[in-house]
Amino acid sequence: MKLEVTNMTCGHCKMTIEKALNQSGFDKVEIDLSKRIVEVDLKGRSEQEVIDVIEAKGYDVKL
Ligand SMILES: [Cu+2]
Repeated sequence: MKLEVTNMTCGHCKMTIEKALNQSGFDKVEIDLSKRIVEVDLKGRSEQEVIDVIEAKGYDVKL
């Protein structure tokens, strides 16, 4: 799945989100910082889980 993280603005944001998703068991995390797009392999889990992980770090998600 792909989603937009509207307030992901720098390399630190990117790292924080990447790490949080990895720690929650999501891999194949691809982040395009210039477009503010996060792409994750859901592997059967729900989109809401991804959104929750990102929002818990203080970021805003737009589908
Ligand atoms: Cu940042």
